[in-house]
Amino acid sequence: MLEPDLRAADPAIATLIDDENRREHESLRLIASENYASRAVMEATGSCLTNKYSEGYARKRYYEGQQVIDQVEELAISRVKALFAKTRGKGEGQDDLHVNVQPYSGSPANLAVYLAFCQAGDTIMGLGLASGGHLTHGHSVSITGKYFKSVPYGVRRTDCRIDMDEVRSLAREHKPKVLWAGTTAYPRALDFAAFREIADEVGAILAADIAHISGLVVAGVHPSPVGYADVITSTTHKTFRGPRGGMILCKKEHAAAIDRAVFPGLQGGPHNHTTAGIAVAAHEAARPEFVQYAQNVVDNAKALGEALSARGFAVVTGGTDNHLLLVDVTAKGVTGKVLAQALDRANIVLNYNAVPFDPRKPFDPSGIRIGTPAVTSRGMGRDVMLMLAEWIDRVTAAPADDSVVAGVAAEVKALCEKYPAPGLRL
Ligand code: DSN
Repeated sequence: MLEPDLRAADPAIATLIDDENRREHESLRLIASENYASRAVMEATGSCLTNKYSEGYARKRYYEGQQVIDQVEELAISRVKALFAKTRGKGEGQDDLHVNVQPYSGSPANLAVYLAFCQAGDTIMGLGLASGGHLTHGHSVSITGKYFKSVPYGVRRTDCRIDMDEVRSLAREHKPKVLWAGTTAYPRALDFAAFREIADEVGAILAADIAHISGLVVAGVHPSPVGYADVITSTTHKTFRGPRGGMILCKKEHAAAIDRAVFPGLQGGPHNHTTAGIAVAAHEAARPEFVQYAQNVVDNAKALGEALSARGFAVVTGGTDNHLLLVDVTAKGVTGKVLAQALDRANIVLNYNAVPFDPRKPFDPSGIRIGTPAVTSRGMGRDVMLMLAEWIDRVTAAPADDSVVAGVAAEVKALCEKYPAPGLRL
């Protein structure tokens, strides 16, 4: 339950927050980009730091009264730097990394990369949205596809994996200014070394968008782009388990360009309460338990993928290397949207998603995306993944049957009672 102040001041919002607390507690959160931030992260985010303006960077601000804020931002930066420096597979050491924790979220972080390195009309390359890329990697409806000449690469028809030969030949032909290595709905590990080779060959800036996998990267269960990418962007609220926010890491030589692009190029004052939450999350991610957490996220995703495959689901690429699965449900006689909505009624919350080469429209595509970061934060393991596969199977067989859906909803709710989620107050 909430503190009494909010309840007295604004009962309507207090009640809605209570409702969301209960919904998050009673349902299985399988949206691959979501997680549960800890109470400590939420306390920092809900603190008086939200009151302060601090345009600029530590020791170089445009407003007075930064005695505390400078320390908060410097602490967040040093913790993030330390986490990523130890993931380095290549390069000279921590001193080569520059960190900016001011981007409001992932999309602004990515826009800062464009502002730092491109002029309008320049060519950029990223994984197409339909193949699992992000809007901000050059999709036509995004400013990044309107202001730049976007050349998307895709995945192979045969195995739905990123086709590095296609990336190389498109890069040779189009000579992009920025080459993105990053995904939102791709279940396999990214080969940052291969992307680096291609970027070097064509003189591109290699930008790694690790929003989905940053927690896995710092825990060492996904290869790190540090030492390969010129610039790395991430949100802070997915596998990283922090507040909603963004961060950018780059080689020292690009520090001034990135900092200028974030402020004053794109943003005004940083959200200092979020910066504090990022610092807390980085502190939590430095603990040995976080490595185990990240390994469990991947193990759970693999277990769920195997269980779904055994039940006849078409798991794209045949499985996963990371925290998510993409499943084509066409052969089960249902569309992604119908299934996602039925599962939501069954307290299993995920999103409908296009699959590679999807013949259906994005608003009602052929697949669903399933992520394990949040359920793993609740301490759920392999046994729950097997139950989950059975529940998904049951709802898939009868998405319009209210009694089937209600039966699964009740079982899910009973299970959730045994696994309190971090950060929720009930
Ligand atoms: N909305 C995020 C996701 O779900 O992957 C990406 O920005």
